[in-house]
Order: sequence, then structure tokens, then C-alpha cells
Amino acid sequence: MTRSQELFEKAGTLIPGGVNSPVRACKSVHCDPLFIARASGSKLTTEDGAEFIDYVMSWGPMLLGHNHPEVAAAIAATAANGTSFGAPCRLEVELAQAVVDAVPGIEMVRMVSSGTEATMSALRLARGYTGKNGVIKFHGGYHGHADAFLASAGSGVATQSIPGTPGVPQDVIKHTLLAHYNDLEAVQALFDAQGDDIAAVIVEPVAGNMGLVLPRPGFLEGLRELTRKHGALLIFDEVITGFRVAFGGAQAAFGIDPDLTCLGKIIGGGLPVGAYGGKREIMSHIAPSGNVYQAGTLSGNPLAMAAGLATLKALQSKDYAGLTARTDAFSRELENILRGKGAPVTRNHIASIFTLFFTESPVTDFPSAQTADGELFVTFYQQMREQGIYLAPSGYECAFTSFAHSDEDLERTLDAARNVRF
Ligand code: KE4
Repeated sequence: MTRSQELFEKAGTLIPGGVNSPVRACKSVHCDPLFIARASGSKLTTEDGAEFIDYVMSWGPMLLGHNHPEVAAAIAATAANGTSFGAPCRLEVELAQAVVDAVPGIEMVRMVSSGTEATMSALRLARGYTGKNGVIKFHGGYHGHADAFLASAGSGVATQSIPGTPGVPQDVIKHTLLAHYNDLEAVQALFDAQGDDIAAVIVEPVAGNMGLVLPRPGFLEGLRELTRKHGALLIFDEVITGFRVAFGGAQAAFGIDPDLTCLGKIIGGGLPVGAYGGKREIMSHIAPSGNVYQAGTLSGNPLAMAAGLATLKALQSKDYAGLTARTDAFSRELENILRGKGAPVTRNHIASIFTLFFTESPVTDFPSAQTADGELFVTFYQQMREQGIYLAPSGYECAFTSFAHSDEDLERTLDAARNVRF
């Protein structure tokens, strides 16, 4: 038995499924999870000393690469002064300023401790601000595990094909309305039918939880127009895309002005941070300045703020266009290699994110993502892992590169793909 297997066996007696987040269990790819001992740059090292080139990057936070020296130093220096005060600290103000300076749609921001808290709070704010109940989300969209969003969710819910929303009262879900991503007519129809009670539309401006799915030209603009027309708020869930698709997020890249934005992952630099922010007039409704309640013991935690600040500071000088070009060329070559083996492959790419779907058809929404051949994906995942390449254990996740991935890493990955046998 490997050390990872021993740990997984022990974990299974103590933690549901042996993991603290379902998708890590690797169930859908019929593997045991690898237990990671340390990480640096683009590499993970397991408890058994095996090294992997990492394309999960902690599901998005590690755009600088793992254990970036400036981030590690900032955490260590801050920890020397204590780890949590339960009172305001300078670092919270500095990270809030950095987020407001970077993200066009954010005039005020509240820190929380996860992406789930960010989206859950943004929805409560939208409902409190508009006095309406309905929320429109998209099939395959994932916004964390708050009750209202677990209807036809993506990510781990899609991977585990968890039917419906066990444990969530129908009374809650009845306010959640569904449309397919990129289907503006469906959203129009929902507004026509129930527009007077729709508080918000929540959308990943680039969808990252059904695999990577890009917005069609006009889709996001259409959502902006419909929400304005019907007095609903447009919530951009930029937990993945924030500071990754562009330093200012997808909203900066696409020039769309959402009412609220949810952030996570990168702004914590690997520590637990989420945030929601937006127009001052709306955010001022949040307690204690307003009467929409939201709170958190560790919100604005100094260590997490220090890690996020160091991350954003380091990212400001990074060549996003260069990483985009490298990721585009790399993922295109990967697609060509797999096609050359007779596999049906469709590639979706933006910035430092890509997904290779094992299907011939274009992937523009959840149903088309579901046409991908799951068995081919499992074969690909397993054989790449055997060669030291660490991919997301689900066809409904994305692959992430980072500023730490070297040309040698990318070439080694392409070589591993050349060895795959379907
Ligand atoms: P967290 O609560 O997991 O920090 O964030 C929830 C969330 C919200 N919005 C988007 C667009 C997200 O992608 C996520 C979380 N992403 C998944 C993977 N795609 C987290 C991985 C996991 O669940 O372990």
C-alpha cells in the first residue's frame, strides 16, 4: 500500500468519503486520491515522494504557482503578529482597496471566507435590495453549495451526478429558475413569465464548472439589458475568472458592468478568502450600514488578507497576454495530439484556462458538454496521471496553467499525451 492509500483508508473512517470536498475523491475517474505533502511552482509532491506537473492549481487560486516566495513571506511575517483578532485590521483595508482599484464593477467590497459565502451573501443582498425572491442560474453553473444554487449545478454536483438537490427544501428551490448557458431567449421567457419577482441573474461570465464554456457574443450584454429592464441585479460569479481572465476579471475583459461581483480563489492566494462587492448604493444595504445581515468570524483574517495582497501585488507585473498565448498554443497542440489518436476532441480556451472535451460537437452549454465521452476522459486522466501529469479528476472541471509553468513542463505534458493509448 502507498502512503496515500494508507491515509485515504484512515481518512475514510473519519471524514465522509475520506475528503473534505467531494470532487477530490477522484470517484468518477476510478482512482484513489493522491495525498499531497508539498507544492512549489507548477509541481505537487505526494506523501510517497512522487512529483506531478499540476493543472488543477488548487482549483484556480495558484495563478502565481504554488508557494510563491512573496506570498509565503507575507504569510509568515503576518503570522508573527498573531493569526486572528476578531477586530478590524489594516490588511483588510489594503486588500479592499486593491480589489476596488482592480475590478471595474466594485465600488465597495465585503470579505468572507469562501466563494460559497460570497455568492450566498450576494444573492441575499440582491433579494433584500430588490424585495424580490427569484434567482436565475444556468444549467451546469456552479456557485458553491448554498441551498439556492444546488439546482442543476456543475462542478462536483455534475461530476457526481447528484440528482436534484437532496437536503434542500422544495420551498427554497422553487425560487431558483433555470436556463441553459448562452440561451438568451430562455432568460427572456423567464422574465416575461416571472420578471416582477426576479431579484437577480447569477452567471459565471466564463463558465468553468461544466468544463470551460465561453459566452457567445451578445449573451452577457443581453443579460445586462434584461436585468436592467426588469429591475433585477446582474451578479457576476468571478470566483474562477476574477484576476485570471484578466487582472480586472472577465468584466474588464468583456466590458460588462455587473451590479454585484463574487470573488474567491486567487484573491486569497491559497488561503480561505471570498468576497462580494459592487455598486456603493447596493452594498450600503449590508449590515451594519444597512439591514441585510451577513457576518463571519474569520472574515478579513489577517493571514488571508496578507496572502491575497501579496498575490495581487505580484500579479500586477505579470504578462497575462504571454501566458494566454502559451496556454493557447499548448492546449491546441494537446488537442492535435489526441485527435491524431482518433479521439473526438473539442477545445475551449481563454486566458490560462482550457478544457478538452472528448466530443466532436462544439461545447456551448451543459447539454453539449454532456455529449463528451466519459470513458475516453477516464483513460486520458489515468494514463496522464501514471506519467506524472495531475489533471482535474472530472470532465466538468477546467485545466489551469500558471505563471510558474515552464516550457519544459508543457513539453513534458505533450510528450505524456503522445504516449496515451485509447
Ligand atoms: P468555494 O465555496 O468552493 O470556495 O467556491 C465556490 C465556487 C463559487 N463559484 C464558482 C464559479 C466556483 O468555481 C466555485 C468553486 N469551484 C470548485 C471547482 N470548480 C471548487 C472545488 C471544490 O468544490 O472542491
